[in-house]
Amino acid sequence: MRITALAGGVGGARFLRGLVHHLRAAHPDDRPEIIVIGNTGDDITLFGLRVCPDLDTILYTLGGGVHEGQGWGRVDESHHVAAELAELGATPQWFSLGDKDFATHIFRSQLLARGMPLSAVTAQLADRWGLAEQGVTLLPMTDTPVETHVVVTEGGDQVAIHFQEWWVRHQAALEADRFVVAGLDSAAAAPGVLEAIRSADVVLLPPSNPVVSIGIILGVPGVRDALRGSRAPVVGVSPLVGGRPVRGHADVCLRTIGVDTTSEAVAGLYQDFLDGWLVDPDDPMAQPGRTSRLAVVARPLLMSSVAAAADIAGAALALAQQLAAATGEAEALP
Ligand code: FO1
Repeated sequence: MRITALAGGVGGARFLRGLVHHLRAAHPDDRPEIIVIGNTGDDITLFGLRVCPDLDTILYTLGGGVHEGQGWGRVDESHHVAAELAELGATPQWFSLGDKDFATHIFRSQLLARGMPLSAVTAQLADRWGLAEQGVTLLPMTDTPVETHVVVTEGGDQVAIHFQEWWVRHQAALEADRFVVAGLDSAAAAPGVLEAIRSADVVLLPPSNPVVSIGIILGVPGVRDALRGSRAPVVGVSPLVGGRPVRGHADVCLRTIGVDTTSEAVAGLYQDFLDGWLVDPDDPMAQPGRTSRLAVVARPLLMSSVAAAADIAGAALALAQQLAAATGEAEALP
């Protein structure tokens, strides 16, 4: 049985860790395969090194090396290289890179410089973090370099700054006019990405940022069509609890593209392929009497622990199972 998930950074990684835990408990002997299509729009080149924040967050979280409080970067980290770079006056200094994290970027950059595609580099990093033993394959959405930039107004002029500068240096406080994703229109889906969607028995959308994570993956040519054509149920988890993102600035991102910060509006962004939707019990979509083409399930969505994330992942799979049974695709669902 194959589960394919589109995932961004922290929220996506925590959901995926929950999914692995749920499947380990629910199907100890015949664990399904999980293929993760990771967002690379956040990628940035710093000090000559290619940094892939969302891929690394998934690798570190599933591999047990993530700094749990931050949700990104490494646990038990030191920052000697960054401190010396600061002494040298090297910029930027607003993006915190630890010494062990630097090794990831040095290794990735070394292999990319030899001409190895990002998908092959990511497979080597996945080996280092033991993803295969968890039944997980991590694919970048594309091997083509893609970067999300944010058009902001500074001193009356519109300038485009890198997404990370907007997100980290400015904490999304600079009024954004729009997002521009350099390279996306001509990006080719990475090897295995479209096949992972077409052959999936279940497609899951973790509670990642619908605009700058899931939305970017959906912008890779062919991905949206593959989802529309998928025979598998597509079940998503709302990134909003109490009408707000649990972390990060998804509300600012939604406002930037003119979409309300509601679970209903986020589901609307996926409406051409979404079949099921998990929302928090207090969500307006959970209120009785609501009619929706979507199969909506209300349950607590705070991933306050790995067990809580596993329960949410289990509920998403259960909904997929229900939907598959309704359409007669139920033979292999867990
Ligand atoms: N997020 C921050 O808020 N501050 C940082 O200094 C920072 C550094 C960083 C380094 C490596 C990495 O993989 C992620 C990092 N992040 C940082 C998180 C990152 O900006 C976000 O996780 C994603 O790009 C948004 O999904």
